[in-house]
Amino acid sequence: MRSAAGLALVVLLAAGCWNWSFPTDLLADGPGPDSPVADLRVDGGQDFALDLEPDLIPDQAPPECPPCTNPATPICDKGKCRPCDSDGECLNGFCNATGECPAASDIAHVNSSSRSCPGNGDKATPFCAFVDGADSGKAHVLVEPGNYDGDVTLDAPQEIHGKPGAILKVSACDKLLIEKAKVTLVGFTIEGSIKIVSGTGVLLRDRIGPSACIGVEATGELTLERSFIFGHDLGGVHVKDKYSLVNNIIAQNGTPGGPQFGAIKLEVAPSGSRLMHNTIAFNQSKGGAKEGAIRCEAAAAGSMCVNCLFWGNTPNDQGYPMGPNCNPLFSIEDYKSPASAPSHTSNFTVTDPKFVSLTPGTDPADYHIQPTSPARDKGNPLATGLPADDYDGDPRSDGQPDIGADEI
Ligand SMILES: [Ca+2]
Ligand SMILES: [Ca+2]
Repeated sequence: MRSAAGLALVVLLAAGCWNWSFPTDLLADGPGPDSPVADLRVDGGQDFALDLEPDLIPDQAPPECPPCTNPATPICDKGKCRPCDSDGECLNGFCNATGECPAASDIAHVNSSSRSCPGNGDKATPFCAFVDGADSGKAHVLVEPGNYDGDVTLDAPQEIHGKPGAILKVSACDKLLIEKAKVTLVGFTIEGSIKIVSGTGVLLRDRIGPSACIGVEATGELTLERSFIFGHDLGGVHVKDKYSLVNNIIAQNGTPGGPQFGAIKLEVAPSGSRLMHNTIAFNQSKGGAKEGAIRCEAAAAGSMCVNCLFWGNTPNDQGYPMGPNCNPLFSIEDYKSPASAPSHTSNFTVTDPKFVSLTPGTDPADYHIQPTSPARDKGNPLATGLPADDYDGDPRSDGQPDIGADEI
């Protein structure tokens, strides 16, 4: 039904009297179906488009977009179509890693609290089990908060998002596997460890640990970004293929009598690999020539840890032997032993990196840095492939990257 408010607005518009300060009673009443204002709509589900007659568009209107029909740039923002950057921007609650908003029909839903178990994956009748989402054949899976059995082999190309509070419980080593396909896991708490057997694992904004295993072991390609890897007895991250390890906090992994590495073991270093802006703290390995932080068995450009913050790793930070390409650059190092550190002219040592809250050996410790941290603004701004944001998603836009995973 056409409302009085709608009619009044038509009169206002026709008379060229548009004003953004509507009387509140007009706004509350809302437009009628035939009103031009009824065309203020969600276009394609993702962007807002003013669909008024051109001569009725007021000068004060915010910049419009052309219809954002390109799937790669679905969001209208200040007159330009751009990729989405968070699930909340997409009508279906899913923004994938390439910035697209998938259609509802391409998303399987999982909710452990559903009353319609086992469910069929629709939004109204979600699957109850994580494995059913993984086996759904859908390219995207959206997992609601709750506890899920994480003993699952992921072997179909998929991007799986966990909402805050979505927890995968993994019972033992080698129980959560990625095989044969590219699988992206975003936003999960993984209580246990994960192994990429083949294919490609993309782990973004995940919290992984603790476990009696290697936290993330990758025979296939690994992208690990903005994640917290902690409390794994056999070491934090072991890569055997191409890798991108950026903006991670890797802490409290390894044991004195256990593995040959604490935080990271690089067994190969294919070109194109990236290792930068990681905070690597309080990891440990067994003594001798073993590595508390990084054990580097192969040397290539990507195996340099650029703008990394090493702190409190034992028995030493980097370990030996290390090829020259494995040496950190523009990083903070904390040499406890051996007494004679190798010469890395662009690195420096500090007496205290000033983490926000630190009780070593406990969880959670907060490895963000304080504003007074010596890591602030000390990274190399000219390094190739620097990330645009940090562990939290904060932009690294001041031209002086802070060393480690956190940008103030
Ligand atoms: Ca900075
Ligand atoms: Ca930050």
